[in-house]
Amino acid sequence: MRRIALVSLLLAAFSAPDPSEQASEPQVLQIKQTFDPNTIKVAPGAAVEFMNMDDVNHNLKVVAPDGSVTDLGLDKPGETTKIGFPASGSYTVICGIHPRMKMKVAAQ
Ligand SMILES: [Cu+2]
Repeated sequence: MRRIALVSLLLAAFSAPDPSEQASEPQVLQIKQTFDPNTIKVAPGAAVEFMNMDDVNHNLKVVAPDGSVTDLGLDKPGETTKIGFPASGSYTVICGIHPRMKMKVAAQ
């Protein structure tokens, strides 16, 4: 009886999607001094995780639809920075260290 209860618990854990897991943020890699993916679409208010897979520092900056720039500081190798995109519109994410690193986030 006890074993049956345990098995059904395990099955529930594997089959039922956990709502908190579904809500996990989309991820963008900073890899080989590029953003992967290079464009991403999110719902307004959503956050995106930016993971530094390189062995060099990056410096994430977000250019909002109104042109204002937010500097998120140094993003060291292995670090993940979570960035929220509060309003709908087109955001540009750049790296302050590597000018060719540039991507678009469409919040819509
Ligand atoms: Cu960089």
